[in-house]
This record gives sequence, structure tokens and C-alpha cells, in this order.
Amino acid sequence: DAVDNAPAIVVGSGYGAAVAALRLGQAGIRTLVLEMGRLWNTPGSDGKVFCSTSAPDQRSMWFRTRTEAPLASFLWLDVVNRDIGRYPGVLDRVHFADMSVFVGRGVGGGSLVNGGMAVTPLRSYFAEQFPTVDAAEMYGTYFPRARAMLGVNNVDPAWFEASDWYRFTRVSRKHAQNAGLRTTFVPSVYDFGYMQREAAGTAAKSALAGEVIYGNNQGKRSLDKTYLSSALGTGNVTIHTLEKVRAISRAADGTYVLTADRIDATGNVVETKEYGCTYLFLGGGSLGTSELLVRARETGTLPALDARVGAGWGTNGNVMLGRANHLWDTVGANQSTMPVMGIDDWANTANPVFAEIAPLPTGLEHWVSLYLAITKNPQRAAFTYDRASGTVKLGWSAAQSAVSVGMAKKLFDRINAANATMYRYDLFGGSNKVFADDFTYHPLGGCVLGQATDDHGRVKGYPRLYVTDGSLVPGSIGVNPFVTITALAERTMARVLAEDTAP
Ligand code: FAE
Repeated sequence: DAVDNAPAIVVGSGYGAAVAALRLGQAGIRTLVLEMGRLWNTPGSDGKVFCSTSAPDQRSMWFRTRTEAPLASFLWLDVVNRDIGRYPGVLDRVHFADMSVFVGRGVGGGSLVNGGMAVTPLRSYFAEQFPTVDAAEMYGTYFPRARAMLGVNNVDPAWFEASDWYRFTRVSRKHAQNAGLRTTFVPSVYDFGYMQREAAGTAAKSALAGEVIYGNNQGKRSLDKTYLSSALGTGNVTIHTLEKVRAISRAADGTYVLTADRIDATGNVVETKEYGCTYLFLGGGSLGTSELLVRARETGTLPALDARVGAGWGTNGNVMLGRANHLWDTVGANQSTMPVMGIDDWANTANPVFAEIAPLPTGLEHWVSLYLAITKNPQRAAFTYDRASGTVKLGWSAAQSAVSVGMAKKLFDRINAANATMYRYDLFGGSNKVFADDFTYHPLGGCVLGQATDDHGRVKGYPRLYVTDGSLVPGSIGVNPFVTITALAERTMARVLAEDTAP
């Protein structure tokens, strides 16, 4: 018949999905991965797999006619964005009423487009966010396992201090220190040995050529090079690309049935497929998984899903902003795209903020210090199903973003006061916007651990249905999230393989 059966199916191929695929494959369970994006392994006409940020083409964004970079303007000019052809490009910006969310599309999900910052959260904040998870086991077993598998490494401090490419970071560090603030190095999955060879001129430039949000052609240990290549190496895992799962239901025998649309490079649906499986792992990310489950509950295909499916969503308090430096404080024309330092004011209980010192690689001196602030915004929103359009809406409001801005502003007002500097008004569009609070890189929640699922990601009401991705995290984790998502997925898979899949 039309149904293609596999013992296990994994939806998506980002962090949570990649962990599931590898551990299932190693356990000898035949597993099919369904990913809506493409496989990024074939060079285009320029000889490169990914296009550059300075001259983006169709490969840059998911079915767009114009790019939508986070930094919309420079000196108020729309010099950043470009017209492009519609194509399954690697970066998507999903628009809701008052919030847009950047996500990666392709085999490897967010790992293809992200900044590579591999940060383990503060243990006390992890315990606050996940009160029912054994923190000793996480910090003793699953965080180290995740870091080792992801290939996390640290910049050589001596090279960092001497490198042109991190002058922008040292300037921001000095300004933070002038305000009495603490800075900290952050680890990365970008290979710093490779970056040093880029700087020395002995390897092709990637992080030192402005590559990041539209993909890195070199140096980055994205999931296709780590978890997913190991998963394929087990011989038990198959990946189907350009297949978007749109519906999940359960057959009378308790197995799951998925409906997936296969698209071509223009976005047309060329085939609608049905798949059946015994074990179903959802790794479509906070947006993808929440959408599938909210739709399944509201259309009645999985009616027993918990009322908390769709709830507990947050932006990880993300706010982007730029400061204008004095003429003598040059940030350098050369900037690495991989951040290596954060301003850590999380211990300030009155206003906890962790701010990543971000690059703005334009190839010229611009005197801008750019930051992605992660604030402890307690606001949460929910996804709801819109019957008329068959789509999922997100209830996040502009007022909820204003909470993040208030917290970021308190920290950066201090830094500006200590350095007699001001904000940049020209970076985020025509209205003199200082704080970019209308997008997030860190969508979290929608299927929160211990609420919509049990304490190990088993979806309540549906045996052998699991969530392994960022939708488990309750809206905030205080640092960049992929190490946490990976470690939680490792913990889920260890438990599920021990308890649920025994013959
Ligand atoms: P994710 O990686 O988003 O993977 C989901 C996958 O599922 C994607 O490949 C989707 O195409 C696919 N998918 C979704 N729905 C469907 C469906 N219905 N059918 C088939 N496939 C589907 O999920 N985090 C850090 O820790 N450090 C950083 O430096 C950092 N920088 C970032 C920079 C940018 C520009 C962006 C966008 C994100 C950044 N992040 C960073 C966030 C990080 O990439 C994100 O938290 C993780 O990728 C989320 O992992 P998930 O497994 O939840």
C-alpha cells in the first residue's frame, strides 16, 4: 500500500532530532528522518555550497524574493538585503504578529546557520528552569556527552589577544570592564585550529570571510559533520529531504501515521506521502514541533494531547543592539563571525543579562559594538490553532518584548555611561530603532518538559511519541540554547532506549 513503514521516524534534523537518530541507529533500530529542507553538500555555480552574506543569492533564504537579514540597515540605508530567487534556502524567518523567529532549514537544522556558541547554562538557573531534572546527572553525564559529540572547543587566549579578527571583542570587553562588568570566554563548535589557519592565509576563509547566517563553507562542526554523519554511519538511518510533515495521527493498533508533502526546488508539492511507525520522535524545533502537536490536538487527530501543548513559549529574552564608539576606539575592518565572549551579569538578581559580544563584519571600520543580549524575561506565550487558515498563531505581544528591552537597556545604559558613548540608531530600520526586539534566534518552549511531556520528553497521553528539541525548554535558559537541547535529548534517548524499546 501507500504507507511506507519504519520502526522509528524522526521529524526534523536539528539538534534534538540528530541525537535521536544517532542513538536509535546505534541501538539497531531502523530509523527514517524526515527533513523539510535540503541536504547542503553540493556546490553551486560559484563552487561553494553556501552563498556569502555580502552577496546573498537564492541559497540564502527559505522561499523568499528578498533576503530578511536581522540587521536591516546601515546608516539607515537598506544596503544589507538583496533580491533573490525563490528556493529552499538555508535560513528562514517565520513571521508571527509581533515576533519573527529565525530558524535553519536543511539537514542539520539550526546548526547550519547559527553562531556556533556552545554554552552550558549556569547550573543554578538550569535547576530553576528544570526543577524535576536531576542536575547532578545532567552536569556529570549529559552535558559532557553533548559537548564531546558536538566538538566543542575554545579559542586560544593568546591568539585571541593578538588577533585583528577579535579586536571588536576586546573593545567591547574593555567597555564592559569600565562599567565594572564581568566578561567570560564562551566555547564554540567552530574549529579554532582551522580559524587560525584562515588568519594565517593557509586555509580558505569562512568565519573570517563573513560567513555565518547563510551557512559556513568551512570550519563549522555543524550536525551534518557530527551527530548526523555518525547516525548515517550506523547503517540504520535514512534521511529524506524536502519532505515536510504536516499531520500526525494514530492508527487503531497504536502505531503513528504521518502525512508529509514532498516539495521541489520551487516549493511545489510534487507528492504527498504517508508513513507509519511504532516510535515517533519530534525534532522539528520549538516552532515545528509545537505546530504539529497543536494542530493534531485541535483537529482531533491526537485529541488526548495535554492542554499545555503549545504553551510556555519564550524568546530566551533576546534583544539585539549596537553602540557607537569614539573615533579612537576602532573595532576593526576584520571581524570573525564566531563570537567568543559574553558579558555575564546574570548574577545581578535585580536585572540578570548575559550579552554575547557579536560581530558586524562589513569589511570596513564602522565603530559599532554589536550585542545579542539574553535577558531573564519571565514572559511566556502560547501557540493557538487558526481553523480558517489551518495554521498556528503565536500569542507573543510587543509589550512582552518591551520587558526584554527594559532589561537590556539597564545594562547598556550603564556601559554607555561608563564610556561616555551612545546607542546606534541606524541599524534596525528607518524608525531610529535602537533595540531589535521583534525577532529571536532562540525560540524555546511549546511542549515543555514535565508539563506537556513527562520528565523524559514522553508526550502525555501517547505512548511511544517523544519530543527531543527546543520545545522542551520553558522559554528561557539564560545562555545560547543548543548545548542544553542536545544534552536533554541525550538524556531522553538514554532513558527511552533503556525502558521503552525492549523487545
Ligand atoms: P532546529 O535546529 O531548529 O531543527 C529543526 C529542524 O526540523 C529544521 O531543520 C527544520 O527544517 C525541520 N522541520 C521543522 N518542522 C518540520 C516538519 N514539519 N517536517 C520536516 N522537517 C521539519 O531545532 N544557539 C546556540 O546555542 N549558539 C549560537 O551561537 C546560536 N546562534 C544562532 C544564530 C542564528 C542565526 C540562529 C537562527 C539560531 C542560533 N542559535 C544558537 C539557536 C540554535 O540554532 C537553536 O536553538 C537550535 O538549532 C534549536 O535546535 P532544535 O533541535 O530545537
